[in-house]
Amino acid sequence: MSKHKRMRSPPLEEAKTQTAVLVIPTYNEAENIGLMMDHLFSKTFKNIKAKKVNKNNWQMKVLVVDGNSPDGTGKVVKQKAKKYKDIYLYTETSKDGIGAAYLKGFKYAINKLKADFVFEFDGDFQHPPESIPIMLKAVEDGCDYVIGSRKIEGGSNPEGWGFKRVFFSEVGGFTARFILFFPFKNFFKVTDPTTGLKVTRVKGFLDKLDMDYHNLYSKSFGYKLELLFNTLKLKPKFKEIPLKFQVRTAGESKIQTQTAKDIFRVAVLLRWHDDFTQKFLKFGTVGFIGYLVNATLLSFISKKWGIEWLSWLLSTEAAIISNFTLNNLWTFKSDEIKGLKIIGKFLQFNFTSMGALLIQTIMGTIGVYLTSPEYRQLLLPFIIVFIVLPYNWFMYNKVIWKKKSGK
Ligand SMILES: Nc1nc2c(ncn2[C@@H]2O[C@H](COP(=O)(O)OP(=O)(O)OP(=O)(O)O)[C@@H](O)[C@H]2O)c(=O)[nH]1
Ligand SMILES: [Mg+2]
Repeated sequence: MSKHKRMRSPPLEEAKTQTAVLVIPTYNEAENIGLMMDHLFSKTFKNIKAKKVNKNNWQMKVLVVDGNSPDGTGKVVKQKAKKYKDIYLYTETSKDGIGAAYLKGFKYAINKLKADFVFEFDGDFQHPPESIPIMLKAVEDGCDYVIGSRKIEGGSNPEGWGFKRVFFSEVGGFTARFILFFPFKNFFKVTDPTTGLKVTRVKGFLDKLDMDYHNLYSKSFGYKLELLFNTLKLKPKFKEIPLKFQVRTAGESKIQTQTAKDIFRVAVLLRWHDDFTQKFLKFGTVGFIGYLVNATLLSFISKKWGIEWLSWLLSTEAAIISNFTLNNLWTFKSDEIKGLKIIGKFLQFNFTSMGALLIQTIMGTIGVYLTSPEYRQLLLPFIIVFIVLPYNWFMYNKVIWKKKSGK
């Protein structure tokens, strides 16, 4: 018998079958939408099926959400739906804004079309259909969220855009990025927050978002920031791919003059109402109240009893009690410590507060030693803001009011 072992070929990686739905909102796009359907079905989707770039079996569907366009966009879509079976039309009763149109479409794509992935895609040829297989490739490589960016290498704004449009796109985009994400890592990772080309995984991401468009801060252009911000909060594996944004060749622009204001308003609202911001503001307020308690009692007790060390000890402890109580009942209400546990946690809080005191004493002493005593008052706020505050924030979140796992 032959001693040769039978050569085993490596197991073939099974090609997954998944459904991707392109949601395309339209308002008066009769001139574009028919051409777009032809392009998608006769070129783009064929290439995806041919697996030139992709490896999965992608079931591609197109859902047009039409704002009841008077120019007959809906009719064109219906005609094309006779030719290509994977076209769906959702006709809105009125033009409710692009944000509302997208959410209606997403809901439909998830519930009715059983989408695994949903694209945000414009039907006016400004988003090149050639980006679709590239985005699906990123998905195949494990991404949950893929974003087309005009601001990374290989991406660009249309050459035909005038100074004003470029200015608004650049300054508006950067301002939105700054307001939404500074100084955290997404500030550096998300280069084009107002882009409209994206694909999102449904399971664990799109199905976790509120799909009721009435709850959007903006039903028009600003929705883009809201979807982006809320999706990123779900911590997707995401990637930007270059987007060469094309100039509009047919149909009229629906970009409104108030878009810049809308974007700014939505960015501020999102950041302000974010849990993290709210917690941090409460933490700051509680810290300030603690300082007032400390200072007031220090002066009061020292005047009354004239014992220096006792005034410092009692006033500092009073500030610690105030900080612990207010943070527990207000800042970290969602992780409130109750019952007998309070005693142990309060002792731990005293301990970490002593840590802050120690850090401040050491840094202050070193600081004065390296500079001169006249800088003492200047050093104090610096030490508080850059060292004590981050230290306390860290200790409160990771030690005292540490989130229970699974929360
Ligand atoms: N259903 C629906 N579609 C809309 C609405 N507003 C815009 N759209 C469509 O959404 C797509 C993107 O719109 P916008 O990015 O706001 O504006 P635009 O007309 O593409 O602007 P340009 O970049 O100048 O071409 C366009 O193809 C529009 O037809 C709306 O209120 N309802
Ligand atoms: Mg457009």
